Amino acid sequence: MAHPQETFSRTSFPSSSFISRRRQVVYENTLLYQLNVLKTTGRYEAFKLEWHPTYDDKPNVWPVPNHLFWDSDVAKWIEGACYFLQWRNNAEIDAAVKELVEMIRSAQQPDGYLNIHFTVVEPAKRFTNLRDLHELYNAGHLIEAALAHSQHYQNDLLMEPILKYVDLLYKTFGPGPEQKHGYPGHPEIELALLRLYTKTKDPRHYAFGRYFIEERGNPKGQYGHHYYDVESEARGESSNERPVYLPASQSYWYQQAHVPIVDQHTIEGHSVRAMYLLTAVADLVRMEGTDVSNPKLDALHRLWSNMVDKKMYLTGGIGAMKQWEGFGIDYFLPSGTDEGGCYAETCAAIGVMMLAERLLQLELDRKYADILELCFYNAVMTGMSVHGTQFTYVNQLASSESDLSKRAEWFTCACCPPNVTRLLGYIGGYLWTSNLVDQRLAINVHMYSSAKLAIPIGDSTVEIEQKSNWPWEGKIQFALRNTSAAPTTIRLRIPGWATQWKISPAPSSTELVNGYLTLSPEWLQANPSFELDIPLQPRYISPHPYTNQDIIALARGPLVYCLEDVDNPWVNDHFKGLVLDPAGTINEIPASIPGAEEPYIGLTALNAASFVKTDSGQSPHRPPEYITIESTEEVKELHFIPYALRDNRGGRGQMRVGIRRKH
Ligand code: FUB
Ligand code: ZN
Repeated sequence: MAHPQETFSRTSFPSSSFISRRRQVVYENTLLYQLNVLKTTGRYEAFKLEWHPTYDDKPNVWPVPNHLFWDSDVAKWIEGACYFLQWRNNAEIDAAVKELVEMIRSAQQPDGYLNIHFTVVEPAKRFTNLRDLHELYNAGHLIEAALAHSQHYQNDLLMEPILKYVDLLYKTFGPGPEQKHGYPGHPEIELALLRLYTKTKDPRHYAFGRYFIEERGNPKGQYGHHYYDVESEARGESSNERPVYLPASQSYWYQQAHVPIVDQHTIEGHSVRAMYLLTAVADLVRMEGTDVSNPKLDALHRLWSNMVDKKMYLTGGIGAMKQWEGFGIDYFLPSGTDEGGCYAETCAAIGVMMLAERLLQLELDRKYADILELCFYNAVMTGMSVHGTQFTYVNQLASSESDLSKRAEWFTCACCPPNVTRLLGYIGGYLWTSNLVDQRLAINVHMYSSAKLAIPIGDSTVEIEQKSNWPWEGKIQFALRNTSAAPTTIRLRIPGWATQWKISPAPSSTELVNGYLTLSPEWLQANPSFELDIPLQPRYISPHPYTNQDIIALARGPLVYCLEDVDNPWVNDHFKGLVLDPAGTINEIPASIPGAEEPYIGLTALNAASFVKTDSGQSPHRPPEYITIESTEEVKELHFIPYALRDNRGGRGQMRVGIRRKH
C-alpha cells in the first residue's frame, strides 16, 4: 500500500512551477529558518532532557503545558528535512538531523519510553491523561519522522528507538485485562502505526493502529465506563473541572470519542484531530478491503459529505469555532472573528489533503481531488509567506480589528509551520497515484503542475512528464515514455469547476468517469505526447444559502481570491460595507510580489463596487428601506489577489474573501 510520504520520491520537478518555486523557498529559507527557531526556543536541545525555564510557565490552555508538543515540532521538522534531503543535500540540515537523532536516542528511557515532558517535568504522570496530554500524538509524529529518516538515510538510527517505544506502547495499551483500554485524545499515532506497518509488516503495528481506531468512543471501554471518565476520575478531577475546549463535561465529541467512529453521523469537534483520525480510518479500510460492505467506509462517506457540503469554507478551510479549534453546527461558516468566528487552521487543511488522498486511493472520484487541490492552493498555501519565514495558524476569510490578516514568525503552539514544511517535502506524492496490477499500469493524475513521475517496472521505467504554468495557465503538455512492456493507462482529472476543456489530439471518447478522462494504452501508444487545455477564467463562487450569507467571491482555476487594503487603500471597515456587482467586468492583471519569485495573476473588477448605507432607524425593528446600496464614483476598481498570497506586501491587515452580493 502506497502513501504519498513514500511515493513522492518518484516525482521530480525538472522545470519551474508554482509548486517547485514553493519547494525551493522551503529548501532555501524555511528549513533553516525553522531550525534556528527550534534552537532559540529550546526545542532543539529538549531531547537532552535538561530543565528549560519555559517548563515553569503557566499553561496558556490548562492543563496543556505550552511545551507539550515540542517532541512533535522537532519530529515534523526532521520529517520535512528528510524529504528535502532526498531531493538535494544540505550539510547544515543533514548535520542537524543527525544531531537531533542522537539526542532522541539518548533521551530514551531504559523501558523504551520517549517523551520530553513526561521524562523531565512530570515523570509520575505518564499515561495518566491521554485525553489532553498528547503523549500518543507526539509518539505518532516520532514514528512518521522515523519513517522519513529511514527512507532517506537507509539506516535504523531513528527507527530503532522508535520501535522500542512502540513496543512499550503496545504492551501498555490494548484489550488485555492488564492493559489500559485507552486511545489518544489527539489522533495521529493511528495513521502513523498503519504507515509503519506497511514498512515493518509487523502485524502488531497493524493491530495496534486498528485497536486505537476501533476502541475510540467505546462507552464501556474501561471497567464498564468511557476511558476518559475512568482516567479523569483516577486523576481526582471533579466533573466541572475541565479544559476550556470541552464546553461541557464529557463533551468527547471534541476528540471524536463520543461514540465509536462507525456511529458518528456528523463531523464534530477539533478539526485537525478529526482529519488525522479519518485519514487513519481510510487507510484501515484500504487494508481491510473495500469489496465487502464496511461500516467504516460508510462512516467515511457520511463524515466527508457532512464536512464538505456543510462545514467547509470557500477556501477549503475547516473549523469555525475558536473555542475547540473545530467544527460548528451545519452551515455555520462566518468569515471572521467579529462576525461569529472563523478558524480554518492550516494543519486542518493539511489534514483534509491527507484524507482526500486516502479516499482517492479508495475510489477514484474527482470530488476528492477537487477538494485536495482547493485546500492546497488556498487554505494551506496561505499559511506561509512567499519568503517562507512567516506563517499563519488561523486562516480567516475576513479580517477584523482584533484579528488582522497578518502572519507571525512563530507560535507558542507551533504545529502549523513545520506541517507546511513537511507537506511541501512530499507534495509530489499528491500529484498522481499509480498502481500496477497484473503488469498493467494505471496512472491517475490528480493535480497539474510541471513535474515528472518515474515508475520502475522491472529493469525499465515508465515516465510521464507534465509541463504547465498551473495554476496561472491551464494548458498542460504531457509526454509519456514507456520502455517497459506494461500497458499503461492514464486518467486525467477534469476539475469540477471547469466549464470547458479540450484534449488534443482528441481521443475517440471523451466520456468522464467520476470526473476522470481515461486514455487507453492503445491511444497512448499512438499519442505519447498530448495536450490538455482547461481554460482558466475568473468566476464567482458562493457559500450555501443556508449559511445565511449572500456573498460572492472571485476564483480562477483552483485559486480563491481576496481583497486587501494594500491594493484598495480606501478601505477602513475590512470591506464589510462593500457590495460587489457580479455583472461588472473582471480584468486579469499580471503582477508580482516585490522580492519574490512568484508572478501571479491579479483580478480587477471594474465599476462593480457600491456600499451599504444605513439611515437612522429604530433598532431592532428596522424597515427594509433602512438599508440602501449606494454606488460611489471614487472606487471604480476593486483589486483582488489570490488568498494564498495575502499579507506579503505590508499593509494594514484588512482583507476579505466573500463580498456582499449586489442584486
Ligand atoms: O494539539 C496539537 C496541535 O496543536 C493541534 O493539532 C492544533 O490544533 C494545535 O492545538
Ligand atoms: Zn496547526
